[in-house]
Amino acid sequence: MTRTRTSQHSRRSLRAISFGTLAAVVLTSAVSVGVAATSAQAAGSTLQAAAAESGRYFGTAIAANKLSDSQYTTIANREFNMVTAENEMKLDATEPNQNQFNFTNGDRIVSWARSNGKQVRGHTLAWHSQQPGWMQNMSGTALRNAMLNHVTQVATHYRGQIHSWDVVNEAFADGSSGARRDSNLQRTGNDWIEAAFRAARAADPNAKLCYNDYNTDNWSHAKTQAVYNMVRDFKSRGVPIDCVGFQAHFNSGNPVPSNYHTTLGNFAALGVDVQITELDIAGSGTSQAEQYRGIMQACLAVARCTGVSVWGVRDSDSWRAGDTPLLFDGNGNKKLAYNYTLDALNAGGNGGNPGAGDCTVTVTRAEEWNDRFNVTFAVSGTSSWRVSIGLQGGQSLQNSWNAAISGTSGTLTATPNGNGNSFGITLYKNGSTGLPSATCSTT
Ligand code: 9MR
Repeated sequence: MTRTRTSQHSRRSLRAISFGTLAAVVLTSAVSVGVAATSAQAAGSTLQAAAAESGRYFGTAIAANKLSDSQYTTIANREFNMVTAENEMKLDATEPNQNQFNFTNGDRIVSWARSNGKQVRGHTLAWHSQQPGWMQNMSGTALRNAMLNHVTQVATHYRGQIHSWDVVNEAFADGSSGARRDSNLQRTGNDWIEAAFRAARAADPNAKLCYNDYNTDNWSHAKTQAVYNMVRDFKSRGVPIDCVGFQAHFNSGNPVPSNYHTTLGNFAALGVDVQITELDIAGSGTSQAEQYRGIMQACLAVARCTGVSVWGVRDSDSWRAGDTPLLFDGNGNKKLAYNYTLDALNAGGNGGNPGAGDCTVTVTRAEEWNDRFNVTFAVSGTSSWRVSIGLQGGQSLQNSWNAAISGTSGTLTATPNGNGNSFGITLYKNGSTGLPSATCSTT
């Protein structure tokens, strides 16, 4: 027991050292002086430093009109290394009249972020909501062209300064339909989303391009499945998409789902990063704090969950202040939810999950037939592993190779059988097409 703890501790120290080295490299490419300095001095004592231990960012939404509030900027500067403009880069803000662009407030946020060594998420290039009046009244080819022009102009203005763009926001309907949301943009043709992504890639080839939505957290919800199917289709046809943003606005009617890590893992397995982009959780005390911890653990359990952003600094800054959904109270004090979040991040890459060790497993969907499909697994970090595989719904095991597998439905366990660190299984779908979840432990 003591030996295990010692070795985990030394691994943690190594991670901290290697982050310092990485930060030094980043410094020479002139991205983030402040991030490097802050993280090296105070690893683990702020949200950004604790997230950086596992190579992740921790961000917040920022409102330009609060940049003169010193309590706000002090907390934001200390705790976060990623910034999202809460409203200032939206369509109504950036193109109030057609072809007349206004970047004043967006630029203020980018300038504050960059001068404090932070990176920026762009939000958002195409959305049915917060459209300027002139756009709301458009349709057809004229609207499609106006939308593409907007994407091109805004992404070009911020080229080279954006870590990730929410290229398209909230394009799917709520409820059980799994359909696209009806909107003037949707009525220009189903390919409007991929057209927006292609225009964004052409304008800023180095920004990661995300699809961003809410109510996509629960793996079994129709909206989650619909977005998953779109991303899978985009990846298979070469539409340029790099990431999926999960807004993560939770309350009692929309609680943190117990299968959150499955959702994040399944999207990541399509070959995209996943980011938690607008996190806030209505509530207070232990219940709220535990939900924040659960979100951190879900992200930490998925290698391609690259960062978390909360949707505001203090409760009083929130779009739904009455729900007290954030990590600092209205006086700027750290809440219990802050402590649980920080502790979960500091618990490291396994998020404190019992049984999870310092190895990772990448899950990839392979050959597919009507009734079954192949899934391949690649383990890294150890050659002594055990992978727990959570099948979906009625799925059952037909075949396997290069690992010893126990179980045929529900949860399978895979261990090495002398054939290295990559193995595969064939699953009968029995009505469930989703990828299984997988967790790696060292043995
Ligand atoms: O927090 C934003 C609030 O200030 C605006 O009034 C509102 C207008 O739609 O948008 C809020 O941010 C939203 C984000 O842009 C997209 N996802 C939902 C967020 C909360 O409504």
